[in-house]
Amino acid sequence: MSKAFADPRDANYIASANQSHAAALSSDYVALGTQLDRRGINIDDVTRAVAEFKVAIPSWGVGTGGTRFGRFPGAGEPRNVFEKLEDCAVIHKLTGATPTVSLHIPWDKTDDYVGLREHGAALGLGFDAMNSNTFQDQAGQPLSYKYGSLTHTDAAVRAQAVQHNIDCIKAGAILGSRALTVWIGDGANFPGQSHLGRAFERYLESTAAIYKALPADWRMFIEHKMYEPAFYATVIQDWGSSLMAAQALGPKAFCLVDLGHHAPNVNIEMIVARLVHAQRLGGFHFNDSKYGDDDLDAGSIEPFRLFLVFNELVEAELAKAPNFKPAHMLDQSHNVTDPIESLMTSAIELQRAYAQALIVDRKALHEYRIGNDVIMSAQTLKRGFTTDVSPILAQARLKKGAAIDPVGAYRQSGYRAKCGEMRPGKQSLGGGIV
Ligand code: RM4
Ligand code: MN
Ligand code: MN
Repeated sequence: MSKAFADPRDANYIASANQSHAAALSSDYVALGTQLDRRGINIDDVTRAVAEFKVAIPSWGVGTGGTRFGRFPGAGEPRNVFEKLEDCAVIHKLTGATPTVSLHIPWDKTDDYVGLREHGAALGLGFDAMNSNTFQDQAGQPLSYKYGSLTHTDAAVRAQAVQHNIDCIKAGAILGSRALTVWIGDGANFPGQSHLGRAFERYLESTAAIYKALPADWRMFIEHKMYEPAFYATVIQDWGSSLMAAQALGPKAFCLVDLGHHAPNVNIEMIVARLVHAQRLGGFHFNDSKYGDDDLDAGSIEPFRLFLVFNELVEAELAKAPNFKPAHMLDQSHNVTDPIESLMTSAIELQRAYAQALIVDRKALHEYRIGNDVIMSAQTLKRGFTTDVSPILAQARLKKGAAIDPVGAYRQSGYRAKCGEMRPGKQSLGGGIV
């Protein structure tokens, strides 16, 4: 017999799940409000700003990920993009923070983009940046990307990769997307394998052809990654390369910062500040990592680093930095958790970092900096980080009709078990990223 199931996307279900938490939240919120009031901060202003914060769900994140050593499939994984949207809707209804989905083509390819857009709309979802995949070969593809795509030595392979990106733009235009994210795995495994300078020149030439196909109101995000799959040299390996490319391409090209794509210990918030200055910060792929991965849940390893990134974003927001409209996207791979739980938690961790950055006493910080009071500058900044803003986040969700306790409400609904019954059969046991 199947277990009890309640649709976690149903407003009445969420309201009833909230009942047992409402009294505690209300008293925690009042207590935090009193504390912030003493610091001259109106808690409701912060709650309103947090409620406005949005982050896109990567369609590839709702399936169970894997490493090259193996993959352990989860129950009821979505089998196609339509089912992926169903799961994304659960995340959005319970957190109120994820109204859009970022697709990856051809993983999410369909011959019915109009139907997909309608399916999204019916679930309350829109479409964020399109992602092109030229780092894998697909069945029936004429030419191989084994030795590269947009930077391949063979012009015909480059043309095929350019065309794929243009196809992604066309699909995105039907869906209502307004951006294309280009990440390529091109590079070399051996010194000598590739001419480092010419590979970059080929990149610029190929991306210029893609850039030309962008509709007027679209942006192109260039995503760098230090290594993997190329282990010796990657063509777009750092923000210097992505910035040079963006500047060469034109005003619609921006740099995308994936938090997991840097050398260990790199000061990412510094990169963010520089890209804001250059007016080329396009957006983020949020995740976390300890060593060399780009897969762990945002804020799970280094929440202080995440806070420092948001601190730069808040600075830029307050300074009304020109051309500052960063896209927020998650990009994670969930190997050992339920992807829905990880994605909900990650979206909330971003809001947490944002709220912590918002409550920093900026005026005091400025004065301490100017006066070179190092200890007080550091303490003023850190005070935002050490404040438990959870009641603000929960209150923002409650106000939007989302769940006070998203993971609890999700577990209680029995959604995953229900998916296990309704979606038999996607049991690929190989390795790979998704
Ligand atoms: C890459 C990069 C891209 C993502 C793929 C799946 O490492 O982060 O953004 O599309 O992984
Ligand atoms: Mn990424
Ligand atoms: Mn990545």
